[in-house]
Amino acid sequence: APLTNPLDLLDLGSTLSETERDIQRTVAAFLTDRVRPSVPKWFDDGAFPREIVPELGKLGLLGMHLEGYGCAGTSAVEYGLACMELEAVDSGLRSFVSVQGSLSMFSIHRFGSEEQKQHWLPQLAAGEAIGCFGLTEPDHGSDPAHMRTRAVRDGGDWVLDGTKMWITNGSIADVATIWARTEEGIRGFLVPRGTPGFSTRDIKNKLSLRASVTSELVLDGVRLPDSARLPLADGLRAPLTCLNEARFGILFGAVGAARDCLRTAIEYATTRVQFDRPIGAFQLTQQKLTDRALSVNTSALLALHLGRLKDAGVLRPEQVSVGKLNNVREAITTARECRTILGGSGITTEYSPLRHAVNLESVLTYEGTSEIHLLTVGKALTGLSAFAG
Ligand code: TGC
Ligand code: FAD
Repeated sequence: APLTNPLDLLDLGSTLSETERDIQRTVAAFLTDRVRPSVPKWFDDGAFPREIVPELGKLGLLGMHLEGYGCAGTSAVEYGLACMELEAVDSGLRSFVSVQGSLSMFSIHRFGSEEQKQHWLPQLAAGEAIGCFGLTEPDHGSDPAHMRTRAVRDGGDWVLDGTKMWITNGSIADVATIWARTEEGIRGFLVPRGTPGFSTRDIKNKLSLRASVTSELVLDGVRLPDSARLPLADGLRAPLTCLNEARFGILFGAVGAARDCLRTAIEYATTRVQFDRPIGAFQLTQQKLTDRALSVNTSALLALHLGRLKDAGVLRPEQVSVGKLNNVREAITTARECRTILGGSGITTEYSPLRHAVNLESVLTYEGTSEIHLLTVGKALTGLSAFAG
């Protein structure tokens, strides 16, 4: 019998549980009907579709793998499969969900007080409020240990000064998790929108992740009570623990983007005729499609394997680096190669591969650049750190 789904060459779908398949199908169906048709326009306009946030909340996609406080409490694999479907549509959409659930909500869920959790998590889970996560600064991206933003005690309060850069959801967020240096080390603070001294400015003219908001955050004498500090966050380890969660979603998401490119290229190659034959009949085209299908399927296998490790509670940060490095690097190659199969038709937003390729440039860079993940794996292999001075 022919393969029922050539995009799932290895039949990984058959290894999923009924619940996992149901969640994947439900997310995919919602996105196909409600979101996919509008994506090229959002991308062209450089607009994030804010109006769909409550719908994402209703589907349980926000803080999906967190327990309690209105969150869906799914497994890691289920969360990963949702990310895969989201990024098959657009990396900007998956970014929104990653930042909301794995960075903003996770930072509160893991490091917050009971009061902070009860106040923020239900509204963030429902999509009634939006969160962001400010770690990167203009002068400190890959090296957050040297961040300049500082929080100084003043009586019972804290006063924050500094600038955060490249912050997803920055200007639309109701609450920002801000990481700052204190006398006792790095600490996290929840800064509500409208706090005096806190302002945002959107980064314009992006060639990548256009359907996503990216902002600069300025903290100029922002005064906060101690109850705004995340009480359990102690040192750089805390934000890096949040990053593991978002990086996990990305290593699944990248597979979705790549799979969407491959699907588009196969459809085109089997219908576009040159020299009296479908271009998919040419050996060179089949080589491209086969190489990329191997890559998409082995990336999916890797993601699923890492998801099973995460659900077993044994996933290590360097394994997340293996997944993010491999799957994003592979996805960007797939997007570019699939674009070539589309010829001239591949350069507008009518087809997805070039949009995915330019989005994936951001994905390759954020959440730890490919170089940082490569060096993290290098450290695991050799025991020698390329970062330590
Ligand atoms: P190092 O001395 O190695 O570590 C400091 C402390 O942190 C611990 N640690 C981790 N803990 C949990 N998970 C990890 N992945 C961890 N990596 C390190 C470490 O054990 C240590 O703990 P302790 O208790 O002993 O102090 O730190 P380093 O300064 O040498 O830097 C290491 C390096 C380069 C790997 C790290 O700085 C890094 O990951 N840099 C990349 C920064 C980054 O990824 N930024 C992302 C910003 S957020 C974002 O991009 C959102 S995009 C969102 C979207 O739209 O999807
Ligand atoms: P740099 O750290 O200056 O790196 C520049 C180049 O130098 C890279 O190639 C890098 O790999 C290389 N390099 C640096 N150090 C080393 C080294 N030791 N060895 C070898 N090469 C090295 N951040 C947030 O905090 N929150 C967000 O929500 C967020 N969203 C983002 C959204 C978008 C669209 C983008 C583009 C970025 C976002 N970021 C966010 C920031 C992102 O995490 C940083 O861009 C990333 O960590 C890299 O930092 P940088 O841009 O300062 O580059």
